[in-house]
Amino acid sequence: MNKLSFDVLTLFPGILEGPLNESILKRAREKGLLGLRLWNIRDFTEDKHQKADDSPYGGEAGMVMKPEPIFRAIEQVKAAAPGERFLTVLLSPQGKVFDHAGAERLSRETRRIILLCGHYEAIDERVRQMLVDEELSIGDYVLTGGELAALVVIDAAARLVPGVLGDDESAYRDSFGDGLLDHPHYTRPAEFRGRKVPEVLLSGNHDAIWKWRRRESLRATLLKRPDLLETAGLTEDDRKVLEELKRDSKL
Ligand code: 4GX
Repeated sequence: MNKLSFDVLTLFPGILEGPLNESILKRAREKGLLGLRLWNIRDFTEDKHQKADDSPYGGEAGMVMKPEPIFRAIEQVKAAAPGERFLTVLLSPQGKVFDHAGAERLSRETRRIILLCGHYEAIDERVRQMLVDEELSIGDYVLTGGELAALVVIDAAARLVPGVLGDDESAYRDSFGDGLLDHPHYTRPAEFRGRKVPEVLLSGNHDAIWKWRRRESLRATLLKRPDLLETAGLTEDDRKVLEELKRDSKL
């Protein structure tokens, strides 16, 4: 069994503790499918004030995370698992934007993944140069720290590890797998405040249900994220349905 494993380095481990100890991530850890260790960078400072940041050389606003505690932390993480290989990832807005393909790649990673979370404005450049293998961003906006980004990366990768989602949950693993948006879903009651569940879903005709869902996925994607259609895996039938949807929407 290839276990997905993260070592998260942060000044605020408390930000991650709650989410990692709930629901599917908690169960994945208990099942031994997901390894997670939190390391507080402050524990690797050596001065009496436990100083992890300092003002920038050259003078500008904000603080910069000092290199020494981060180097010591990463050296200790690596020393604690001799013979293991590591991939060190820095979360930052300068990184490559993390998407479903990125989540799949990390979910198959056999190296232990070190997630380095910066707080404050910046991190000393020598950390990036000497320790970081790759830089990931979860999107084009600025967070107060890398911790929430690390959680997003862990969550999106972990749910793709076989066995992490139960049988009932695993079907929805595919919703982005084919590059299309999800179709609408319904549960009981069959009529709610005058709104009926589409007849086809009650029909028991699985071929018709499959076709309806595919059509609704294509409709949602065309309407909300047409850019995804460029890279989605589309069949000849899909293209015909899309032409129909475009024609109908002009009426
Ligand atoms: N996707 N941030 C990191 C501090 C920082 C700055 C530079 C290292 C280098 C973010 C994002 C994000 C804000 C986390 C700045 N650390 N991280 N932080 N978007 O905005 O991942």
